[in-house]
Amino acid sequence: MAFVASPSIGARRTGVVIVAALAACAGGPARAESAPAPGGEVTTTTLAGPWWFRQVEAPRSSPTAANADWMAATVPGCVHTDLLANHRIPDPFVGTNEKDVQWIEKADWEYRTTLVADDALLGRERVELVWQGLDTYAEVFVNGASVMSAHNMFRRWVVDIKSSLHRGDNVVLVRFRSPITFVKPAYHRLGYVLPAVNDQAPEMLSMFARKAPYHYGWDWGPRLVTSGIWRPVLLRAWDGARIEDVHVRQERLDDARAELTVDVTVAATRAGAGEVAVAIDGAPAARATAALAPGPNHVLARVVVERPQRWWPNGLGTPRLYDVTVDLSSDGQARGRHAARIGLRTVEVVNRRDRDGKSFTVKVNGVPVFMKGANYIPSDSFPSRVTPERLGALVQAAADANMNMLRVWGGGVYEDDAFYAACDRLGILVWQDFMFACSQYPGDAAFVADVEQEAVENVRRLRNHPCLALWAGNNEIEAAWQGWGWAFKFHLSRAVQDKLWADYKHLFHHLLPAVVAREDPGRFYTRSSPSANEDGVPANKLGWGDMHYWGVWHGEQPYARYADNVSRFMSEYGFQSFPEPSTVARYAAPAERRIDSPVMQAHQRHPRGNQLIATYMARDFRPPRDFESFLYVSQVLQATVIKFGAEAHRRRMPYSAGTLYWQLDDCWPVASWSGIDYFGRWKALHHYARRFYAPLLVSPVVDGGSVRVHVVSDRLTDTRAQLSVRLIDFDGHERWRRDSPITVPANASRVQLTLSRREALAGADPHQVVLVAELAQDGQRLSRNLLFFVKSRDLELPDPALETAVDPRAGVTTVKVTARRLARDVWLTAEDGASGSFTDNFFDLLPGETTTVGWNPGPAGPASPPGVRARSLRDTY
Ligand code: BMA
Repeated sequence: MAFVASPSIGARRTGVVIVAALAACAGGPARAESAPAPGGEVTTTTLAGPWWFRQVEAPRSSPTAANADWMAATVPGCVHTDLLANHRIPDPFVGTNEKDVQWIEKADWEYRTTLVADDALLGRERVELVWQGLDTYAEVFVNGASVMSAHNMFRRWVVDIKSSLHRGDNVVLVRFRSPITFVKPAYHRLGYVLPAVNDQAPEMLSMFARKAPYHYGWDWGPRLVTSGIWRPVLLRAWDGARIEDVHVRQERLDDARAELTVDVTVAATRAGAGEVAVAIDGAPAARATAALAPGPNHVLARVVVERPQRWWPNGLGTPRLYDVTVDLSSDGQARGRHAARIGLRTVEVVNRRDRDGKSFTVKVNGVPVFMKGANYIPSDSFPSRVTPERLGALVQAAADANMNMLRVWGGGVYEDDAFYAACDRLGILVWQDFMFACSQYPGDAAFVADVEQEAVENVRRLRNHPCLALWAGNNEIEAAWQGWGWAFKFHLSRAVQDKLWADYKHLFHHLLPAVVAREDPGRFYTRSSPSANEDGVPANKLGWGDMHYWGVWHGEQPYARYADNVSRFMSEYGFQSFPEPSTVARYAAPAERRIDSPVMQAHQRHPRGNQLIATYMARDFRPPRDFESFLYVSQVLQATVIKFGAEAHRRRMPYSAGTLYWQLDDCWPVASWSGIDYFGRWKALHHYARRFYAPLLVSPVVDGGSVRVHVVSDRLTDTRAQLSVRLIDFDGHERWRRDSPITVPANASRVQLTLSRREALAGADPHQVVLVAELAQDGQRLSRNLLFFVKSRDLELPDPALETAVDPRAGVTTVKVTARRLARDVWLTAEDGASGSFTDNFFDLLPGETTTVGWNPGPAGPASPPGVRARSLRDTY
């Protein structure tokens, strides 16, 4: 990094230097005579309470009459979690309790707190309440007078309450109307039905409300239509001017320099002289002045970073971040600071016609990067209780599994800032859907204007994050409209169909891309996921852009079909499993622990879910001997299926440029497509993902009469490695072996060895042997993969004679696991149900092999597990 002196600022510690600073002013002509500068810096405090809540007009005779009394509330929070904390409802995540709390969605609720105003506060020019999240239909009263109403969970609402305040105690009250009854008139007025196929109520109403779609139920989620103040409320007091927003635009980036425009939106109450000072990593970088006019103003500063260090996705380098701070002053008075963290990198999505259809390739810093990841859903039905730590742990788990992209799916929420900050820090690119999924939406002017404002606010909130790769209009609506038979199913007349498609096109082909082009220029927008982004080409067409391939699972096709259905970018494919026994124990009493019990069925939201798991399991695995074994085999099955798909996608790079399986996480404890359960426990899939997403992957497959050993590399330089392929029996006798030094080309997939199936088996009984492919560098294993020649249920697996030894030395407990004979999918659990986890699990051990795994006690577990139980596939039938 260079040190460059600048005449105005002098030498500095970082390589940041002003090349030019310029200022512009928008928002009307500045008046020459500026008032003296009273007041001071903007002050922002959280309105943390105490808060109280109650049901509005709970019928006195009803069982919920007591809810009409004020009860303690948590803000941010929601009605369900507050009722739970006050012991007014049972935990909806346990048993079938969800059913008993459905009345909540039809009630109205109010929240109140007291705001103490002193002379200092009342002396400020503006005193505002900033609601960062109101879910959803809310009216705000200050001292009994209505000051504001809100109707979109995804927007931020600001109201100046200065004129409503008096010295001393002031009552702030928020009244929430039921999101169900509020939209009923619109529903009845419409005269036709709008489809929302995951809405779990007989009347589909979810699309009328700009509220998280998954609250209304999904095929992995409960129906818990809550209300509340779901993000923090701020009390903001200011005079003269304050920073409304900072947009850091990267104008140019090469190895020598990065040129940035820091576009500062300044809100001013009156004309004056404004000055912004920009610092990068604490070192002064630019100053700009502007005449401010009442209203919004833009002050632009140009910053150059010499010899920039790039932000790289996970696995390719350091995701270097730069701290940008902007200080505003007006008329010589400091007016506050705004901080942003940026990364210097280019991201483009090459979505171009070619001879195979249309590509969908993400390039970072000019290099095509194969995207490996999963789809992210909100990690709780009540997003207000998800802490930054929980979000950070989930993103960390994604990074630990060698992922470099998460798709924030359109049926949830625009996530919390902490989520994107973690992605920035860990090199995880974000595919960001706008929050529309599997539904048709109203097209009236008020709805459209509201959506536009929602889009503007969320684009502005997220656009500085280096993790942000692209925007997508919605989840699956284009594909649904074309192929899910909605017109027939919902009796939509030709005229209604035409109107709905026109409304659709207005939102997703015109409005949202226009918002992205204006507010986040240069960032890729795709109309829907999946979409070919072409009129006249079906949304979900193999070879054309991104694809959701559900022939496996929904279509009941054998999972080997993944190999014949490789798209340019697989943005969804998935397979369900059950969570582990300790998670099931959190919602099902012992007597309920069978898959057809009412509780287990309530925690499976896909209509054919349990049946599909059983069907696929019977195809490949022997019948599990008991309930625990069934849960375990369901996870091994899921991991096996997704591994097969993900490896098929990786083997076809660069034709195929990404694979995101459905789904990373859960919003409650349930049987689902997730790889990590609600409590953060890794299923077999997530352990497998760490291996099938490794930067270097050896992937052997049987392809007709041949066995091909592929090696895939995501590295940007060639790798010299040792490939070893051998056939062994389950006692460890080697039938043959080939070792070869190879050069693995950078960022490519190659077949490194081809044999006929006959040659590979070398006369051995296919029920009793396994092909072991290994890639190593300097004696260090990079990847290992086993290939069997028959289905799991047909293998003649011996008792592996697993042994474990717990070593609690040096504060970090490790466990040695040894297998005398081949052990498949070794499953380690702590005795006595102790909480904690193992650094590896669901791994295979070759005959005679020992491995050492770490014990991670987590926040609540013992430093060492009281004992470790090791099982493998052989122990489950
Ligand atoms: C996908 C998603 C979700 C759904 C999942 C499983 O298509 O977009 O709508 O949960 O399938 O069915």
